Amino acid sequence: MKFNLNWKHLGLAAGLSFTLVAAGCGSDDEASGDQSDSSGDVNYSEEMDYTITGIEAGAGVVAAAEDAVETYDSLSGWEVATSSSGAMATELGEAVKDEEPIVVTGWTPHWKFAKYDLKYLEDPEGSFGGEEQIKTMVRKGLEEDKPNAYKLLDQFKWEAADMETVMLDINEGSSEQEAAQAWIEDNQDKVSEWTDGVEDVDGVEVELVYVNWDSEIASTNVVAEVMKQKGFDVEITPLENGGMWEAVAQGEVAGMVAAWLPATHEAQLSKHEGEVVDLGANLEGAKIGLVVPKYMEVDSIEDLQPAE
Ligand code: PBE
Repeated sequence: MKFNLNWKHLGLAAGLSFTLVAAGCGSDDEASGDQSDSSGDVNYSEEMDYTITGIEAGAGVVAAAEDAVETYDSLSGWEVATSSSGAMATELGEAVKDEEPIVVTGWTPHWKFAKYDLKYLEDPEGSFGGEEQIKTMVRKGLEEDKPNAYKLLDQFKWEAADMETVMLDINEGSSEQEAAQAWIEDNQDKVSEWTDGVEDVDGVEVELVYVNWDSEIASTNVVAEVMKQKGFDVEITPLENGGMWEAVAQGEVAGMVAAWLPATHEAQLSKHEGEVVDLGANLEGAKIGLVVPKYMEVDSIEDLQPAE
């Protein structure tokens, strides 16, 4: 049975509390059989209270999920609950522990895919866009005022696997700064490309803004640590998404490495088009979407069920 394989695969068979399962089942096999109901009778959607577990209200993926609720008949009457990325991750972890259904607003790169068996729900209507890039945006005038900071930010580019290494390290208990420093030490070849031609400076002040998303905590801390090693006096400031874009557009800060495009932050970019300087992608192959644990027998957003 498919479900039994999943139990083993997740390594959860022992010591798990079967909260959703009727009492009195004779064995784990029966229990998991009851729970999964391969005839498709299980209404995951009702169990989830027709709620998508979202993150911060200003995040692009939350806006995309709200768009999906408007677009898909299968999500009619659903709600996108907003909270924070940390709260979403906690709820996801608890659901997986109890093998309960959950739909979260998810993104890649993210450590959750290394830690849990998860999948994106197919999105035939394209509410979540396609492949995304993470881009670096700086304020106008930075190139003239602080050419070495500009050059370093312009040359910053890494891969999903790099970002995931830092994220996992933080998830497993390292401080943000320690994880950034450890990655830098192990990846001097990449770092030396970012700093190529960048002169050492003596305390030039640079402020970077970001949002407390795990991916952006990783990238921003790594860039900040590299800049510190070149002699910059770096401050990193977490804001909400709209405030992050605004701060760069108003020229209040040097920049940010957290612009998800073309879809996720489309609204923010079009609001500030011409007010920010686009330094191009620092990471390719990012993605957003609705994410569920693999033990849920749904593959597409269209497999969910509308609220009655
Ligand atoms: N995220 C992570 C952000 C961009 C980076 C996908 C949560 C968002 O949805 O705006």
